[in-house]
Amino acid sequence: MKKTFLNLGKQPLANSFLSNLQKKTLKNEFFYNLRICFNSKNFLVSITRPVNPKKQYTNKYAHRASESYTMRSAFKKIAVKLKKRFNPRHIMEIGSNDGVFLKNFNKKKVIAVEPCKNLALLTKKMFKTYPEFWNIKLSKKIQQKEKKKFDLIFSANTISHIPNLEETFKGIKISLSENGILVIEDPSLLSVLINNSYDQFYDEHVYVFSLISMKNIASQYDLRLFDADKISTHGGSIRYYICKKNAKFKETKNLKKLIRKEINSKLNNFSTYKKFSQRVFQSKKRLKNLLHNLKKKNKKIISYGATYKSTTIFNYCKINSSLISHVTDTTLNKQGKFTPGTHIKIISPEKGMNENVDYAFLGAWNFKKEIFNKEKNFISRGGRFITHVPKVLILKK
Ligand code: DWN
Repeated sequence: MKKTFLNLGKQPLANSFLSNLQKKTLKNEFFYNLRICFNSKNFLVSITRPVNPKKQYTNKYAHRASESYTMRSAFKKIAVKLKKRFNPRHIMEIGSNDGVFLKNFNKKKVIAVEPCKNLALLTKKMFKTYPEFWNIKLSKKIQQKEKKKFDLIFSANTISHIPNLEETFKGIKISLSENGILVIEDPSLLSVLINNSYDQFYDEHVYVFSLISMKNIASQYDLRLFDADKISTHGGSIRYYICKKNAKFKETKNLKKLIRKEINSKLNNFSTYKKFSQRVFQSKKRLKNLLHNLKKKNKKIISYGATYKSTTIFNYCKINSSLISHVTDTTLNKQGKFTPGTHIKIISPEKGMNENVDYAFLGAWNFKKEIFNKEKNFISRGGRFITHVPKVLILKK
C-alpha cells in the first residue's frame, strides 16, 4: 500500500544545531534515512520511518514561531477570525510553541500543550501550559483536571509532526465538545508539488497532508472535515476545519472546490509523486551548478534564515561551508551555533549581511516579502537573493 517515491538521503535532525565542532560533538551527531512514501489507500504522504519524538522535542528546541512579523500577524488575524465565526468559550492549543497564537485570547480561557520544556516554561508565565506530548493519556488527564471540553482546539504546524495519528485524533475526540471545532494548519501537499519545495520534508514533518488525505483520516476517527482555507503561510498551507461526525456544521462549497483542485492535480495518483521526485533531482543539480559557478567567480554566498527546511537542502545537495560562508538568523539561540550535518556557522543578520556578501540563498524563502523589505540596502548595492522555489534562480530586485 505504501510506496516510496523520494529518497533525500542521510539527514541529521533539523533542530540539531551544534554548539561547537569538537570531535566528540561530531561523533555524536545523529543521522537517519529520509525517504518519503505515498499510501494509495488513504492518499497520505509521509516519511517512511519517523524518528522518536523524544529525540526531537527537547528542552533545546530552537524554533520560535513569533520570530517573524509575518507569522505574528497571521496568528493574530486567525484568532480574530475564529472568535468572530465560532465564539469559543474554552480553547486549547496543541503545540503552542512560544504562545504566538494563544496570546490573542483571554488568558483565562486558554490551555496550552507543548512538549518542548524550554517553550512550555515561556508560556507558563502567560497561561496554563501542560509541558507534555499530546496523546490519549494527556487528553484524559486534562479532562480530569480542567473538568471541561473545548469548543476550539487549534494546532498549527504540529499535527503533521506527531507520528501516531490514532493517539492524536482519539485524544482530540475526547477533548472536543459536541459542537466544538478542531482547526489544523499545516503545509499543503499541493503547494509543495507546485513549488517544488522538497525542503518541507524533514524529520519533524512526518506527514505533509492534503485535503483528500485529511478527509480520510478524520473519518477514520469519527470526525468530519467540513471546511478549509488555502493560506499563504509557510509557502502555502491549508487550514482544516474539523468537527465530530454528528456536529451541526455543513460541508462548505469552498471545501468541495479545493478538493476538486487536488483531484484534478492527481494527488491521488502515485505517478504524480514519481514525477515530483524527478523535478527534485533536477532542482538539486541546478542549485549545485549555480553555487559552484558563482564560487568559481569568487563570489561570496551566504544563506538567509537557519531554517529547518535548509537542513534538508544542504544535506541532500551536499552544500557546506566551502560554498556558503555563513548563515544569518535573527533567533538568538541559533546564533553562534552550526547547521545540522553541514556545520556552517550561524550569525546575526547585522553581522552577516555585510558589504562583502554578493549572494544570499533564501533558506527562509517563505518570508521572501518580509526579508526583501528588510534588506533594501543589500539589494540596492547590488546584492542578490537566490531561491530554489519554484525553481532555482537568482531573483531580480
Ligand atoms: O513546522 C515547523 C515550522 C513552522 O517552523 C517546524 N517544524 C520548524 C520550523 O521550520 P523552519 O525553520 O523551516 O521555519 P521558518 O519559520 O521558515 O524559519 C524561519 C527562520 O528564519 C527563523 O529561524 C527565523 C529566521 N528569519 C530571519 O533570520 N530573518 C526569519 C525572518 C522573517 C527574517 O527576516
